[in-house]
Amino acid sequence: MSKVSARFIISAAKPDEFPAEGSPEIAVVGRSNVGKSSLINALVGTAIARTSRTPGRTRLINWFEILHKYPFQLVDLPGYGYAEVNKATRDSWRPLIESYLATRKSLAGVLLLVDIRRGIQDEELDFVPWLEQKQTPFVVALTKSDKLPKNKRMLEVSKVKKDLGLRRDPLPVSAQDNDGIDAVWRAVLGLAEAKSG
Ligand SMILES: Nc1nc2c(ncn2[C@@H]2O[C@H](COP(=O)(O)OP(=O)(O)O)[C@@H](O)[C@H]2O)c(=O)[nH]1
Ligand SMILES: [Mg+2]
Repeated sequence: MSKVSARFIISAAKPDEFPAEGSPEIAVVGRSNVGKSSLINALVGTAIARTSRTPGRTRLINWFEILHKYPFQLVDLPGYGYAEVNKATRDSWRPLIESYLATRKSLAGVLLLVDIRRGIQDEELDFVPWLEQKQTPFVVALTKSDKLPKNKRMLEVSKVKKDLGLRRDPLPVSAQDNDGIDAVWRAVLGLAEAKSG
């Protein structure tokens, strides 16, 4: 896939720092360390989002503008539910994530990431019905697919599809070797264009 024109817009640590609502936003959501920032970088073909080996580092929401036929924004949310971050810190992030997802009118959809080796946990089981109830379109991608041999990936795809009660297969993807990036990009464009269109 060719490089996409993208630029960092702003970070917010609290709701009153959110930028004015504009073009459609696709929120990238998932546990800390699942590969949100790496996937954003792989999708746009440039290292615009900061990645980290140390889980639980990002406490901010970051907006990236994508210049496309239908301009839209990718929004890198802080990771939820990381066990090694103490409970007080985790609880302090929750309102930020929830207020963004619950109130943002320009939210066009959610790209929900699940580590292909870990499968779904309570947070995803809670989150998917919440999105469905709000009628927020979402796509599920299984990250770090390079860490599983090809013959094991489809088993995880079926398992996550069944566990979350999805109609479509989740998309296995690797930000490391770019496998599956095109399919995730098309799914993201689909969410953005549905809102623009
Ligand atoms: N093998 C592999 N490692 C990945 C992949 N995506 C992310 N990582 C690694 O996982 C760690 C966390 O990635 P990051 O994008 O910062 O996760 P975030 O906390 O969800 O934003 C980093 O060490 C990345 O290099 C991938 O597709 N394959
Ligand atoms: Mg990150």
